Amino acid sequence: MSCPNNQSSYLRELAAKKKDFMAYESTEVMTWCSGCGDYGIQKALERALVLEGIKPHETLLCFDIGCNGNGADKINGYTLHGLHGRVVSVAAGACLANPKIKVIAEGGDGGTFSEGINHLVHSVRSNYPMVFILHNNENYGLTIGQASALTRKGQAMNGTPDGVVLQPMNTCQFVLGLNPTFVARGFSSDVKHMTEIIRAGLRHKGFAFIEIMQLCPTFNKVTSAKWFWDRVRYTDQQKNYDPTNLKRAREASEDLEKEIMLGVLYQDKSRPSFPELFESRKGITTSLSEEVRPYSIKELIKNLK
Ligand SMILES: Cc1ncc(C[n+]2csc(CCOP(=O)(O)OP(=O)(O)O)c2C)c(N)n1
Repeated sequence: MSCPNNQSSYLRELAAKKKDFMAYESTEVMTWCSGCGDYGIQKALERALVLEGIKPHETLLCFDIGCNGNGADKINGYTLHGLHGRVVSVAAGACLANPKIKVIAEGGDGGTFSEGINHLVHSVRSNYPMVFILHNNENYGLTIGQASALTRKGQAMNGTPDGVVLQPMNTCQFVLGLNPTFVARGFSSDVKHMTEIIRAGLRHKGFAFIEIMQLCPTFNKVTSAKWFWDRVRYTDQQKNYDPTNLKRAREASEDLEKEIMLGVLYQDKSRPSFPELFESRKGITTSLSEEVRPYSIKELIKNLK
C-alpha cells in the first residue's frame, strides 16, 4: 500500500491561509454518501484555489448534473449548474467572454464521456483557457449506479445486472489523442496530491484536463480505496519522468488494472490558448463581456455584394 509523502509543510501553508480558506466554506448540508470521493475532490479544489491566491470573486465554478454537480451549493463562490454533459461548453463560453476570471468546470464520467463527449473533444482541441475536473466514479451515480462508458468490463451495475459487456474507454489515452496541452490524473483519497495537480492546472494557460479516479462506495464496490492504494503510482516518483514527452504520457496512462499512474502526465506550455490566436484581438485590453453594447453591422457588410 502506498501513502502520500510527509504533509506537514503543506498543512502549515494551509493553516496560514485559514481565513482565505474559510471564504470558500459553505454552510449547506453535505448530501454526498459517506465515503464518497466528492468530499476529497471539493476540498482539494478549495485548497488549490486558496494556495494559488485566487479569491471566490475571481473564479467561476461550473458544475455538471450528477452527484459531482451537487458540489455547486457546497462551496461558497460564483457557481453555475449546467445541463447534463454540457458543463464544458457553458464554461468555455464564460472563459472566452471574460478572461479576467479563472473558470473551472467539473463533470462526472457519465455526462462527460457520453452525453457531452463532443464538447470535451472540441474544448481540448481549441485549448480554451480553463480547468476541467473529471469526477470518474466509473458509473452514473446520481441516478443510482448505471454503467457509464468508463465502467469496467464484467462489472454488474443497476441496469446491467449480468455485467457490462464492453471494454471501458481509457480517458487519458482518449484525451492524449486530441492534441491536448495538459493532462493530469489524481485519486480522490489523496487530497494533497490532487491539490498539487489542480494547482498546476490553474497555472496552465490553456485547457487543463484533470481526471480524478473517484471512490463511489455505494455503487462501485469493485474499485475500493484499498484497490486504488494498491495500484496508484506517482509520476514524480518515476525515474526521469518527462511530462513534455507525449509518447511517455501515453505509455504511463495505458494500464488501468495493475498500475495507475497519477500526476501531471503531459503538459505543453508553449501552445497558445484559443483567445491568443486572434490577430484582431491583439492589444485589446477589454474583455468581450465588457464590450457588450448595440453595434451597427452596416460597416462590416458594406463590401458584401
Ligand atoms: C441529458 C440528460 N440525460 C440524463 C439525465 C439524467 N441524469 C441526471 S444525473 C445522471 C447521472 C449522472 O452521472 P455522472 O455524469 O457520471 O455523474 P455522477 O452522478 O456519477 O457524479 C443522469 C443520467 C439528465 N438530467 N439529462
